[in-house]
Amino acid sequence: MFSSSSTTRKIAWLTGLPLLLLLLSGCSGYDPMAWLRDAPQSTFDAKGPVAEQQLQLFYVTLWVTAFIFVTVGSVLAYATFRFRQRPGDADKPPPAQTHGHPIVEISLIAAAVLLLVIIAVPTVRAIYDIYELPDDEDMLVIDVTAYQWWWAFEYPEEGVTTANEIAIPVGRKVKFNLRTFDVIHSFWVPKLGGKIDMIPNRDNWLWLQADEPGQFWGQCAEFCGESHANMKFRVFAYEEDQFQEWLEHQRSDAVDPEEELAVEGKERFQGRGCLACHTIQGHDAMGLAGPDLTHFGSRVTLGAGMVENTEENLVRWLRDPDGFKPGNLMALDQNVQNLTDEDIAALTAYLKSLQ
Ligand code: HEC
Ligand SMILES: [Cu+2]
Repeated sequence: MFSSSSTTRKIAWLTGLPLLLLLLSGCSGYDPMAWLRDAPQSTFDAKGPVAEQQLQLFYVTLWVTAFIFVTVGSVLAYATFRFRQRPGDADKPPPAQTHGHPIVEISLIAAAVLLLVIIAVPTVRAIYDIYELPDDEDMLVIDVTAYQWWWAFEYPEEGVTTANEIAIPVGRKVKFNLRTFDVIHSFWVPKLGGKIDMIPNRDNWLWLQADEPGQFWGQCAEFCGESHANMKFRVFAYEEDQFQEWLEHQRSDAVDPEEELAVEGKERFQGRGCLACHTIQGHDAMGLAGPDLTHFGSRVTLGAGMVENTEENLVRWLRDPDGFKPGNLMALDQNVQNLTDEDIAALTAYLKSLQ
């Protein structure tokens, strides 16, 4: 029988133990979700209204589906135990068969509809909230173009062009105009919200807002080739005055190098043809195939958010771009392939000086 005390005890343990652990963890202050939130690309740590709404929607869906899972699972488990075959059952005639039960069927349909409505209401509301451009005079506009495998950013009204790292003001809405130069990419800043695809020949946009200062990771979220996973970026949310300072600095021309090695690097940047693909504002370099390097030395990351922007990493990057970031289009260039150690030392000093 189902109610035999040993089976009951086993079931009680199986369901009770995890529940007990959960309760204990609640009392001890131990937070079992912390590891989920601490990851830099965690959506469980919403830092702006769009991400918050998307997270709440996720929870609604999670609880409704968890409820369905537990209910259906329990009924199934009960039926499996209660009506299992026992010794000697094989000789008995099968139990009486029934067909249809209008009340059960109608209630199941009604319950399913109700659960879907519970999910649908916040879903539809979120779609309207996120895809309706907020009527906000203060809104900042940033044009984003995705390339394999990096990001170009332009602030049309502020006259700023940069790559792979941007700043936004805390508490202000930001509209991102999203385009791609080549294949389909997708724009996503997990802690602020998203994501939305960047599709060739189609303009998409998205608005986001950061509620507190911080450094937020961005990531291409649509497979776009070899280095898709390495196609990241950084968003720095600053208070308004710090943000204005950042804009001012970004607008300025590149500083002229003073150190001897860096001066030589500036010459080699021209001589080795780096200027064909990179812009360095004020230094006669206006290439567009690669990231703007005007203030590259002040960036914290290298290779589109891939690694820390250290001298060591920069040397590795110039020595073997393709080994460093597989598929890297800069590696196709003859001049880049033939850089000598002297070239690399001088170029590194120059790039670092571009504060
Ligand atoms: C054929 C065009 C091309 C040439 C020539 C070229 N690059 Fe690049 N460069 C790129 C592209 C494209 C990227 C972005 C690669 C990526 O992140 O996927 C890049 C990235 C970089 C970066 C990293 C930028 C960042 O924000 O992370 C540095 C630094 C750099 N190049 C320096 C150089 C130097 C120095 C030379 C000359 C020796 C050079 N490049 C020549 C196309 C080029
Ligand atoms: Cu991509």
